[in-house]
Amino acid sequence: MLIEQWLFNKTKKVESYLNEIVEVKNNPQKMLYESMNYSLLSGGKRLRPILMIGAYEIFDNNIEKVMPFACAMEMIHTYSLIHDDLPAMDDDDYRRGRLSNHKMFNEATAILAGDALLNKAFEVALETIEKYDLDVKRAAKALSVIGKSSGTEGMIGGQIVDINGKFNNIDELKYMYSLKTGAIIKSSVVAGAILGGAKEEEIFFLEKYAELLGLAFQIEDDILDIIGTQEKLGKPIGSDVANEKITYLSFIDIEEAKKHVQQYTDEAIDNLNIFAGKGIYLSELAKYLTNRDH
Ligand code: GRG
Repeated sequence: MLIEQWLFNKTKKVESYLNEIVEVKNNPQKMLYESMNYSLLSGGKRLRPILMIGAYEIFDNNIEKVMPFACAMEMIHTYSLIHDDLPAMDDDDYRRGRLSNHKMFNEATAILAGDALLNKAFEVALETIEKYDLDVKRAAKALSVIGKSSGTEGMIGGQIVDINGKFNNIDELKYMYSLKTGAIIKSSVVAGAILGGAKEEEIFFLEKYAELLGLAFQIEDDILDIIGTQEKLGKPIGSDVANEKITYLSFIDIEEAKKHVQQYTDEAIDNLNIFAGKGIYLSELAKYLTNRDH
């Protein structure tokens, strides 16, 4: 199967699962549900859930069991985007090609919708343990990895380091990227592997794959902010320069940065060698993502 077909199938699966689990209750909280759904069901690449499913599939074909965890990760990612767009953070008016959550609703609602999505993520994953009779130890370990990667030693930690914005060299910037962007990319892959029953050594190589992929993905994002298009990115380009943000391109030129993306992608893929043919989709996905001008 071609990567495009595989991606299409997985995206469809994630979309239909998200549609199923998200409710709009006709109660006094209705506006909160609408705000959560507005952002959660607004497209996006669904990269993190797809990575989780891809890692899981190396070990087990019954992907129904990983779906709630994969969708939980998309909820955490969506919450971070809603909060990241707020005036107190990046103050962005557009996300995924339409008004950002606080512009569509209001700031208070956007804050609460983000908070509620974070809670809902753990509710959805925990409910599954009984429903699908999951291995409790694996599920607990996966949730612990997901929780840690979203917190102070992960995405939120990376956000505060970014807000403080003092990067004296490329290594300091890469540290921030490894937390803000990298941590939940890594935990998506690792959680998928844990849930699928991977051994320690297999998790080790998948962790390396995801670390390198996360870095390549973020550098590509920095590049696309200069040479991408609003139509493809779903938000105005040039925002890093306009906001005087330090990015990878503050330290090296664009051609060199493109070489780094290629190098990190190749290294990421090398870590899939132990899985032979079973690593093919994660390998193709890495190539697809880091050549993202499509
Ligand atoms: C506010 C707690 C909190 C955290 C914010 C992830 C994050 C931290 C902010 C998002 C802003 C940003 C540009 C992060 C870099 C990582 C990145 C490229 C995020 C966008 O992810 P995609 O490209 O988005 O997967 P889609 O829309 O496809 O899901």
